[in-house]
Amino acid sequence: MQIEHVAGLRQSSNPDLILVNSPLRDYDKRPKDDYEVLPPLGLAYIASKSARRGHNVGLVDAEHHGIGQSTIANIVNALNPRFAGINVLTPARPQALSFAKNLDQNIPLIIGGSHATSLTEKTLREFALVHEKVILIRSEAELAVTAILDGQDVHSIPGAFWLNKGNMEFTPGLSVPNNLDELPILNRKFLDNDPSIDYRTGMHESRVLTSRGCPFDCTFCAGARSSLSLDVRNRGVESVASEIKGLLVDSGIQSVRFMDDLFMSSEKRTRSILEALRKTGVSNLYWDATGRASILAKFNSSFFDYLKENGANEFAMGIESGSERLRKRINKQVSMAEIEKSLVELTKRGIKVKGYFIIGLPTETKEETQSTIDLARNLTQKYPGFFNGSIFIFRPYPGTQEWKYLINEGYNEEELLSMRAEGIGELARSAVLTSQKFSEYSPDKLSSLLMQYDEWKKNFFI
Ligand code: B12
Repeated sequence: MQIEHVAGLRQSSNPDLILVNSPLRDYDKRPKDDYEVLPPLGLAYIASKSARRGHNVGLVDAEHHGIGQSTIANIVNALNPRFAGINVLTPARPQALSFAKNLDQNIPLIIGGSHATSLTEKTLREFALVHEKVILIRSEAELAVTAILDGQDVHSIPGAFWLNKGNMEFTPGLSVPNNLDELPILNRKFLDNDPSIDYRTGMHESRVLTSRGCPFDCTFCAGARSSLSLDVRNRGVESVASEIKGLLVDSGIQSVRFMDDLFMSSEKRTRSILEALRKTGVSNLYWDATGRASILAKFNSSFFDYLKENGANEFAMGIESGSERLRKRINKQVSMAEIEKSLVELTKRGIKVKGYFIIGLPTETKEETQSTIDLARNLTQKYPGFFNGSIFIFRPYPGTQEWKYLINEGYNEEELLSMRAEGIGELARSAVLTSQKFSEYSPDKLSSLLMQYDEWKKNFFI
């Protein structure tokens, strides 16, 4: 049994909960390609909160270790915890279902995550078909899962859903933490790959969340304001600084990646985090973060200098499309002028930019697909070594405005869900392919354009 893959579990007492980060692909069939994934911070937060209450929790990162779903079920069955839990993301849904089927029917299964939150009833019912005891928790679940482990009746836990004689019942509301500082600092004993060496920079890196939620409302994103209906919540800057200081002292990290939906939300917030780090005695720390061209473009040049002086290394930002019409359609609210301005300011100071693009958006014409690929190429050539464009093929996620649009257009829900998390080699890192056609180009054509682009990009990045 691969017990070494169960992070954080104490051997001295029986397990209360084993959490599983669902594998994106079926690794029982084909071993995982050689690529790195980032750690499942949400699951580790659930584990940290429950462990703080004294529960014995373990986390199996099946995606990181490339463990197939039947093997994970064997691991969990052998440990025989009081509860098992698995996250359901849309591309990982088949693997999560198959795990549920292979899980010992006497072990109650808690499910949650983005897909379960958006398609609650359907998800609950399909898991209940393969497992006898299923509880679904909508949205952020640290408080709800801890309450279940504490022995609280699920009928009293807001956001809990279950089936009673075939009827769905639930407790109204959500158990979402309003004050993030009431959650414990993330306990990294639950993460096998954090800190870890960042394959791009060779630095010893940790990933940190300083906020939750996004104020913007992009039509393709399940984390968008209207999809999640949650307010943006910020952690206190002292808590962030003390987490990072702890990582420096205990693990000797050299860099931090801020994984918030939107880290660079304002000059004030960013400054206050960097000042708190300075006051805590953190220096010589490199950091990467999520940003937005419309916000970055409004910063003045001295603030860009300040960012560079204080360790800014790389910003990830969604550019999404080369077509003005499509950027408007997806409600991106970012102009070409803002993209250009932020790229110039960042790259001339040596701050790198990771640009994200989507091709195959609903209503996208062939010319628009081409304009997106051209834009990614042009920016890569214009800022060589400093701009790295990653292109993804559009995939609709439940709960998003694009999902609703496609359902209204007559697309079949089952077919929309049956997208394949395939792709080999380089594409295995990111590709979730679709057999559905939403744009003028066919899915196969989009895949081949993407492969050509990735091949071309090797001239600039290894
Ligand atoms: C950071 C991020 C990543 C990171 C890190 C992912 C990770 N391993 O945690 C990276 C870049 C690696 C990533 C990859 C992917 N991501 Co992502 N990611 C995000 C992002 C921006 C923030 C996630 C986050 O950390 N939130 C903060 C933490 C605290 O919340 P959380 O992770 O959601 O966890 C909470 C709840 O969901 C819930 N919960 C989670 N798991 C479980 C399990 C149980 C049992 C329970 C009860 C509850 C529960 O409780 C948690 C604690 O409060 C979200 C957008 C968003 N706002 O949701 C997209 C998002 C979650 N990602 C998404 C997707 C699709 C992916 C990929 C599948 C993309 C791909 N390659 O095809 C991969 C999957 C990789 C994997 N299996 O780990 C989608 C999910 C949509 C869907 N319906 O499936 C989102 C919503 C973005 C979008 N496109 O709309 N992602």
